[in-house]
Amino acid sequence: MKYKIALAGNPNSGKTTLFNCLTGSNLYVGNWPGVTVEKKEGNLRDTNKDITLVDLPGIYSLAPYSMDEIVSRNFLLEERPDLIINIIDASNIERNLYLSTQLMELNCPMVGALNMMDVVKKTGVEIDVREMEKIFGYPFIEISAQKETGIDELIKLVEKTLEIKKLKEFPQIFPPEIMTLFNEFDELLQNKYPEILAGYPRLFRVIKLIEKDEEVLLKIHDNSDLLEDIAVVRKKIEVLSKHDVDSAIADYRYRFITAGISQATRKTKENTIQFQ
Ligand code: GDP
Ligand code: K
Ligand code: MG
Repeated sequence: MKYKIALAGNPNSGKTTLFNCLTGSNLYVGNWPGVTVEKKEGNLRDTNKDITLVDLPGIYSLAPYSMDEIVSRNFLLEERPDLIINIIDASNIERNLYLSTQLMELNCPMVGALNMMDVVKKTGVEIDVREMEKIFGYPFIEISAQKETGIDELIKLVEKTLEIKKLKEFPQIFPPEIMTLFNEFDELLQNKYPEILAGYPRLFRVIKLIEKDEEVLLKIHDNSDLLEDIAVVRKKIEVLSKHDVDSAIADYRYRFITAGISQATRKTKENTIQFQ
C-alpha cells in the first residue's frame, strides 16, 4: 500500500523546517504543473510504510485568491491525499486554526501538528491536546520543528491515523440553524444538479457555492437556475446572521475557534517573555 500525505499550513508556520525533519535526503523538488510554484516531495522517514509527503504552498485559507491557494486547494480536491498533516503555529493558534476549519470540510483524515511549542511554553500557556481532539475532532500533537521535538511521536500518530479506516465525523462548526440550511441545500444539489461538482466533498461544495467562490462559479457555467437557488440560501443566511454571507461564514468559524481555544488552553504563569 502506497500512501500520499500532504503538509498544509499557513506561511511561516514552520512547514519547510518540519518537511526537512520528516523526510531527510530522498527529496524531489520541481514545479507544480503549469505554474512556477515550487513542489517538494519526499519519503517519510522512520516508518515501514511507503508514505510520500507533499509540501503544499503556505496558505491562509482555501479561497482561490492566490496561485499558492489555488495550487494547494486543487491538490487537496483532486489528488485526495490519504491524510493531511496540518501544521499550526501554536504561538498564533487562533489565526492558524482558521485554515484548519476549512481543511476539516474536505473529508480527509487529519493530524494537527502544534508547532513552535518551544516558544509557547516560555509564555506559560498550556495546551490540552486531548481536549483539542475532543473539540476539533482530530488528533493533535505538540512539536517544535526547529528543536526537533515531538517528531517521532508525530510520525507514529500519522501511521496510527492512516490505519483507521473509518473517518470520524468532524464536529459542526456552524450553529444548528445554519447547518440545517446547508443540509437542505446539499439535498437540493443532489436532486436537482447531481452533475455539478460531483466528487467534491459535500460540505465543501455547499459552502463554496454559497460563497460564490470564483473557481467554483467558473465550473457551473452560468447555470441560472442554480444561481437563483444560491441567491435564495444566501438571503436566508443574511437574515439569520444579520451579516453578509462572507462575513457570516468567517465569523462562525472564528467563534467556533475562540470557544474551542478558551476551553483547551490555560495560562499557568505570568508572561515572562513578550513575543510579537
Ligand atoms: P514555512 O514558511 O511554513 O515554510 O516556515 P519555515 O520552516 O521557513 O519557518 C519559518 C521560521 O520559523 C524560520 O525562521 C524557522 O526557523 C522558524 N521555526 C520553524 N519551526 C520552529 C519552531 O518549532 N520553533 C521556533 N522557535 N521557530 C521555528
Ligand atoms: K516566524
Ligand atoms: Mg516554506
